[in-house]
Amino acid sequence: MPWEKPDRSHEGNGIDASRAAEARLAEAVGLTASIGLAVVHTAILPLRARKPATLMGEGQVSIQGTALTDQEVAVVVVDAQLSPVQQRNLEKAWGCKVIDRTGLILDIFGERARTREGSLQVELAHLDYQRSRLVRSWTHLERQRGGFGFLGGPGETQIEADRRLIGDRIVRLKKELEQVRRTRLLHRSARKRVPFPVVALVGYTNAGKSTLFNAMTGAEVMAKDQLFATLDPTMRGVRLPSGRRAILSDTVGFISELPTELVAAFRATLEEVAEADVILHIRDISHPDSAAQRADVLAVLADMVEDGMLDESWPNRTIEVLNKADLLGGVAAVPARPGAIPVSAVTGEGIAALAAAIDARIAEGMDVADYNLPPQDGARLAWLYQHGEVIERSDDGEGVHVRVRLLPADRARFERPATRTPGSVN
Ligand SMILES: Nc1nc2c(ncn2[C@@H]2O[C@H](COP(=O)(O)OP(=O)(O)O)[C@@H](O)[C@H]2O)c(=O)[nH]1
Ligand SMILES: [Mg+2]
Repeated sequence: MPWEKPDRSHEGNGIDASRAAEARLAEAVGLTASIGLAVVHTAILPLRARKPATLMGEGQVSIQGTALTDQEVAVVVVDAQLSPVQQRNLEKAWGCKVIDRTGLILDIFGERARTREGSLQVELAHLDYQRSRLVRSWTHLERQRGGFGFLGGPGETQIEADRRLIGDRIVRLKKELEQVRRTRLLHRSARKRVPFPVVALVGYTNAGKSTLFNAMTGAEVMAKDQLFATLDPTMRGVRLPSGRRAILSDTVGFISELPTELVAAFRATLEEVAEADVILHIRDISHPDSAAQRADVLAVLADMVEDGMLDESWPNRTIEVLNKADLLGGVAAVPARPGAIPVSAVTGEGIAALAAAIDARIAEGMDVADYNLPPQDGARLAWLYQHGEVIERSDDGEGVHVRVRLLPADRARFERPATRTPGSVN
């Protein structure tokens, strides 16, 4: 997996540069693994110059070729931008499929887009990517023929036609997106699909989101709740220490130096964060760019507020999680930050404290309400037990009096004048 050395001359010394290269390689491996590919070979290739034909030098192409053949590699991910010509030449030289960074990221986003808006954004980015590649190969053909583009030829006509088709599709997609966006702003609260508090994990790729996701649902403090066994694999039901049910949701990781044409698509995959009752911001505190990564995540969330995607109260709903504490010598060795919780997803240390913090945060965001229900209203009482936490209850001849802790949205649902028969609230 060749890697393009970015311009990090400001970092000065070689140790920093190679540490950055290792971190970048680790990220690329994580991204590749996330679409189900098993990574069997990796390499960091310093580039002295970008070769128009193959990006890397001839020697590098042939050395990598030998390693790739030996291990019967089927796909090579080049963590850099490749021109269509470079991609084709490398595929020929190595006898396997080659994808570049943008192609890989588009694949990941495509797999993870859950909402209509997310899918449209990803498709749009995909078409943009294809179109730019057609333009580039067209320029390339033109150059081969001596620059007289207007002379035309069968290949060129085909490319022109493809470009027009893609252009039409892009126009249609943009219109549809506009429509979907308008609807989203109108119906934001109606979109909530799950009846339990949602805890979303956000953070950079490789911060340990998926490991923590698994550790939390495997830990005794947060037993897996079979109620959600049928949801997709990035969502899981848990029971918190209080006994309260919640949904954990793993999100697409942030990616360093995200190509600008992919920013909108990435943000669309973060839409579920907007719906979350608690946002866990997972950080790899052992990463060399940990502080900069934190700032990036916060900046993207703040931007989402600007665009009306996220409620401005998000900082109150966020818990910062300092993961990989084991690499610093354990939870106690992690420099304290107010409100932040050090954990190790690998050893499990700190997870009980995190579960308690999630519980507390959910309770903070809940309303406490008192209701008097007539004796025959068993359905509504059951609904309260299912959706809230009943703190007090007394039964007498007049009915049932309960004090219950509810999410504000559930409280509104419960108190809304019934449009159907009483008891059909759900
Ligand atoms: N040492 C250590 N490694 C961890 C920890 N959590 C995750 N990792 C490793 O970090 C890498 C990325 O983890 P992953 O959960 O896939 O990250 P994600 O991209 O945020 O989902 C994997 O190799 C994990 O084994 C941790 O607490 N300690
Ligand atoms: Mg993950």
